[in-house]
Amino acid sequence: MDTVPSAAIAERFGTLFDTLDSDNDATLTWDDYQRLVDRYAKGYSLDADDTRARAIHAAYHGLWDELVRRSESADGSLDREAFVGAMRAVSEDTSRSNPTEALADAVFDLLDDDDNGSISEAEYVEYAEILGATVDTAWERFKALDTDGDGSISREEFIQSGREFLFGEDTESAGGFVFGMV
Ligand SMILES: [Ca+2]
Ligand SMILES: [Ca+2]
Ligand SMILES: [Ca+2]
Repeated sequence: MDTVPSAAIAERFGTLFDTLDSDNDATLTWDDYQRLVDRYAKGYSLDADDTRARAIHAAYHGLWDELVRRSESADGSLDREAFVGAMRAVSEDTSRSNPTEALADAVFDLLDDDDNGSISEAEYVEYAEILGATVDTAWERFKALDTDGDGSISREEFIQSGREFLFGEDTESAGGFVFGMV
């Protein structure tokens, strides 16, 4: 597979970088991811030892470790270009349990508050608010994610939207939500 990301993929990963770099120092470190994990924990009122809090922390850390390894970063920080390249390399790696898929699973479990195996509109809006999205954006994204239009997001729809964010050609892919993007 081509290891140079297409323009659409590079644009999406670049936007993701800007979103995750919450202290705006133009580098991504674990601290940036930790702030996102903390935001989820706070938003869902989860204790640090809560199963879902631990799962989301572990899933993000798994992804982060692979990004650092792939970018060959010596000091554990990635600039925008290094992040885009490493995200591409990690998402294409099918040789092991893929950390992007593990993350999508953990985020799905986090959203599925009542644990019924699908994400309702209310559950989705709660998540979107935690991420800081407007209600309008949330509705729009929900409709895009609910590809069969049955009024809820199944695990398959969720995982698939994450894959489209990683591999597809749609610059406005709704699947950015899976990775912490509004
Ligand atoms: Ca940063
Ligand atoms: Ca649910
Ligand atoms: Ca659906």
